[in-house]
Amino acid sequence: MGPVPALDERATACARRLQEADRVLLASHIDADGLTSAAIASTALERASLPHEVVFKKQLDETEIASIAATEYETVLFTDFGSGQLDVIAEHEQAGAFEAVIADHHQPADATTEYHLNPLLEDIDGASELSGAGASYLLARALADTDESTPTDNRDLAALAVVGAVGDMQTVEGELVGANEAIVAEGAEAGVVEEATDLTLYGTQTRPLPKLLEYGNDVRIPGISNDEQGAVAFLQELDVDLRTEGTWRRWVDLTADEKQTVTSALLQRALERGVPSEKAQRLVGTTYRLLGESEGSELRDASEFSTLLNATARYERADVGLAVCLGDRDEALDRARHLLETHRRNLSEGLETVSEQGVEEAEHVQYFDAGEEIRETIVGIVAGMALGIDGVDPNRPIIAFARKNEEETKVSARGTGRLVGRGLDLSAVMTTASRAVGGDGGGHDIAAGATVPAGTESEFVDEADTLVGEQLG
Ligand SMILES: [Mn+2]
Repeated sequence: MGPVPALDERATACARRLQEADRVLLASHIDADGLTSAAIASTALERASLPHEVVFKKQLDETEIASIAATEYETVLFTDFGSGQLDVIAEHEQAGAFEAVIADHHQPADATTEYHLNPLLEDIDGASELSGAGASYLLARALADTDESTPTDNRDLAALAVVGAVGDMQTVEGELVGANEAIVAEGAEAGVVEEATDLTLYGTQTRPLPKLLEYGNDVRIPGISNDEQGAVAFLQELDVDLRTEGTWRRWVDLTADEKQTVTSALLQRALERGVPSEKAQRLVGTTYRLLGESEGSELRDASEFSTLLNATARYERADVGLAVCLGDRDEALDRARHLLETHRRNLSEGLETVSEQGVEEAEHVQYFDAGEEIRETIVGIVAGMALGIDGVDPNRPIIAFARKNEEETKVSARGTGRLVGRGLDLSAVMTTASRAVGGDGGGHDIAAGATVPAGTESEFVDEADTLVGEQLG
């Protein structure tokens, strides 16, 4: 039995179907959740002695599904996508191109298939209770259960499932809940995952203490956040050794007492400087550690691990991310670290570009055209970060354009929680405005994207401006 009984039957059916295959094509999404999904599924297939090949797709559209159908594979395992494209997949199945096994957590399209493992089919929330990696984990557990020759029960793979869920931003008030929590419990039993209450700042494993405080969190503490000297001064006032042999210590290097001292002082400082208490409390929360990784490695912390994976995905090096998930701690890990550094540099250069060139104002939105100055794959993140800088109105949605290729422009839009509270739905804005100019788009209320024909940018701004005006009334 797996950790999520409601999905046992589906997981078992999928596992049995895979065991009938001579070989399997495993297709997965390129992001932290998709990479961990593929690593979990690939390891489980390997342990069940099922030959397979792994391919990654940025998005699973008709063309990509057709290219999968054109391969010799008769069994295709889709992880972290597939449900939403069920209509197209079902057509290929009916034509006899392949049979699909799907482990996904996205909204299923209006069609059915026999081997379909998806939390939404059993009234389990696919956004906050089970990720693609979680669904793949249930499949891996079922594969071990239904195959007596598999030497383990695959519970060790819970560590990657936790990284996938955290990377998919499934936490609710900082914690994994529901089916995700059941997977954490199995990982803890297997000795690969540890849940702990700790500082929630990003970089507890790897950053020197002042950097940790300076850059760590969405909770801004005046005089410490984005203030190097302030962060150093704050630490120096505490009775804690901040260096060993001349180098800054990291959070993981502190003793439990020292951690307590810094945490209390940090909370106190936040409150003194006017951070609302419910916000200050977010500085401490649940963190997930991977006990199989060494202390001080970013892979030890689920959040840092997923950030590293996202960096490999963003620069289309899914091969590197997968290799790290599968245990490569040499070349692939170095490569992944390098990609993350490059990513951070690109973000800060992108932000500088926006800050130099400024934004233009429409009536209800603000926008900038990055042209080729900012990569289309990161322009959305840069737009979101820009909402906090000088010269950019933090209370107005921001739209960013970046050149995709000769014919197409990528559009990204970002809002704030407050704007969404007032009625902003950027998903609707991006869909409607992009279609009006001959493109297409979608996303979430707070962050959305689109692709439009080159040259239609100003027409797009007019359309989006009107729509946002209507939403914010
Ligand atoms: Mn996912």
